Amino acid sequence: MYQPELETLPREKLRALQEERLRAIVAYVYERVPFYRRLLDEAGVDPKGVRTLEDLPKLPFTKKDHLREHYPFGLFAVPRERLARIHASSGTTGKPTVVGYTKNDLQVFAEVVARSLAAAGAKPGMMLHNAYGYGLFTGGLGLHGGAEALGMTVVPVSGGMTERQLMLIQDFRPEVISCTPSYAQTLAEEFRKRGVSPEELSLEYAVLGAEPWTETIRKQVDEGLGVRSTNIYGLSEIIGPGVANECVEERQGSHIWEDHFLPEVVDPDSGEPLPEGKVGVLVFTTLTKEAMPLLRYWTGDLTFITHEPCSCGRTHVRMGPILGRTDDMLIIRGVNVYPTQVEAVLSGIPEVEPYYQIVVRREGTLDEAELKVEVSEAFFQEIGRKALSDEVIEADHRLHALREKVAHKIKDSIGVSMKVTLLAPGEAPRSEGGKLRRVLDLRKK
Ligand code: ADP
Ligand code: K
Ligand code: ZN
Repeated sequence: MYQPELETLPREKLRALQEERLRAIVAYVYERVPFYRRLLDEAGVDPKGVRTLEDLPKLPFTKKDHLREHYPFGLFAVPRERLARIHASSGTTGKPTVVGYTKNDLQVFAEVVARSLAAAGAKPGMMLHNAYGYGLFTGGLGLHGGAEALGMTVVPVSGGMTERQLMLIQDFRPEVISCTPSYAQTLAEEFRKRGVSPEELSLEYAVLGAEPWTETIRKQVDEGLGVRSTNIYGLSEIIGPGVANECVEERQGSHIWEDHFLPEVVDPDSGEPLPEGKVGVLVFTTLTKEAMPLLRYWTGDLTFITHEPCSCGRTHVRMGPILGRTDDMLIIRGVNVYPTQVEAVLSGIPEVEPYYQIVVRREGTLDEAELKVEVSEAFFQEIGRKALSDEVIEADHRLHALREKVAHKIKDSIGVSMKVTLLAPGEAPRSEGGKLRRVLDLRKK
């Protein structure tokens, strides 16, 4: 562990620390951020009335739109001169979300990422191949600072230029890699194509995040790169990657570094706090941020949390995998569908691979969903085909049957009919370095 004393703090001490920090941060934002003064005043909340964790629900939520409305620097609690760094998240529409850090915030950022890396199996002296994008995106520099704090040797490769990544991994022999799970899939696949076996690779651990992934991808990456991979979670608004990380021992949920980030799970519709274990929207209050502290920030990410003790000895609460972002949720003919649900169904069908894309169109007044999915290499060879087209599929009963099977399983478990298109190995989109968009929603104009 990077900070064993803090990471194993007994629950009652952790709670006392959180409450002390909560009181301080509420007073701090009320004093310094006009937006929060207004928000609390309008909600009729007396900042002094927020004393314990039970008082948390009294506070209004902060939403992404609030950040957009105060673009670029309107939510900062310190003068611009005190900012040591600025990051921004891509944002699919319009202006990006801008976040800032004081020197102290950057130190906290490095600490929580160092904790995350250590939880993932990394040790001082190991080498990190950091294939997260550098730049305004928090991934690259975030992992970088944490690895340096832990005492690793960092290779700041950034994303993309896959050929060069493969070479550097073989030549430099790093023990740890960080990137998106979809890019780890790409790297594993490219090594396999070149006949480089996982045993030849020096990699032992992979720290993967920035997009939802499932156990199917974990298995593929673990086997393909010869690693034990763990999940890293975070978002720029709260700090960046390193809000939470799985421990490599258990890999059963990610420990949230809750002496800095206070989590809640709330009902997506009513905003009411949900009981432990129930899936809802993850909400965070930053407890130590100076430049841009946020109260009850609505992440839009769906998961659950559990206080069940973990064998690794860390006392910090664990969150489950992210089921999806509320923004990623597709409503197809009234049914809510998350890409991860589709992926889970695909994982139960040996003849297909977890390389897929969901395309949604509107035909007249009806939503039409098409699931494009790759058949496995083994199946492709077995049927002796060179390419797949509609004619080939119609003519070959084995392909025809597979298509029906996929469609049935999707319908059975998700409740939505999808037109299934089978793709030959290698035909579905791959990550070329960053996050992979698995959904193409053509309904939005
Ligand atoms: P952008 O909005 O440009 O993607 P961020 O890096 O702030 O910028 O993205 C944060 C979001 O990425 C999170 O709110 C979440 O939806 C997603 N995310 C980050 N880490 C994970 C993870 N480990 N699993 C699933 N989703 C993740
Ligand atoms: K991210
Ligand atoms: Zn643990």
